[in-house]
Amino acid sequence: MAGYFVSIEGVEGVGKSSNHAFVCDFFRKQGFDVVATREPGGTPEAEKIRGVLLDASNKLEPLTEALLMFASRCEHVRTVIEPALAAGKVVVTDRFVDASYAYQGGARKLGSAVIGQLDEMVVGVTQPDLTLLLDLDVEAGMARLDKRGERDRIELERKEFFSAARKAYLHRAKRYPERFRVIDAAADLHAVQSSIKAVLDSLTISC
Ligand code: Z5A
Repeated sequence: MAGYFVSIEGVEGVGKSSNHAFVCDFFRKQGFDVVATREPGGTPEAEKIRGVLLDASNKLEPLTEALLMFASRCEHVRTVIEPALAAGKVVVTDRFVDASYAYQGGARKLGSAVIGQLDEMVVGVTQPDLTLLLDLDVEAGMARLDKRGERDRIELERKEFFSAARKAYLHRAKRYPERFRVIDAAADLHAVQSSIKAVLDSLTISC
């Protein structure tokens, strides 16, 4: 496709949201037309599915959770991401399909084969060109969230759950080194953004 696709990943409290804004600003300053988006969500219908997924009063089977993640992703990919890439835009998403491998495949133990089938059906070739994986010790991330207050359904999980998600993320980063860049998210925000900028400065994008 004509555009450029960036995803930002990591477990809780790594600073995805803070750095998502930084990455979008970087591309805008370079003159690119940027679509800033997120998962689960990114379209009005997908945001409704997000509501079901994060509502702490809901109890969901792991496979139901995975199917809802991919249902929301299907809306997002078909109606937002693919048209934007076809129009030559830069798409920057706060989480994408690697989150399903980490959380549903790893932490919920559905395994990567199940997620791989859904990935092929829903995402197919629309994979990110670049994935910034913000990596941080799980306890440090949870401590940052404690300061923020109320937790959603998934944030209520325990340390072992997030450790499994982190492990699955790092496994994917090793498996796909051509698109993953692992950023040390333990430093202060300014230092983390310097590391991200170094990665972005090294890109050659023509769209
Ligand atoms: N999920 C899934 O299971 N499967 C999937 O396929 C997808 C998602 C797509 C919602 O995602 C949940 O969906 C998420 C995974 C699951 N579950 N959980 N738990 P989300 O991305 O919307 O929610 P989140 O992961 O909780 O993200 P967040 O709330 O945006 O947190 P964050 O990414 O860490 O962002 P932050 O708000 O920028 O940072 C957190 C705090 O740390 C904040 O107070 C910052 O000021 C502070 N911060 C940030 N950086 C620093 C540094 N460097 N130093 C110190 N403090 C910092």
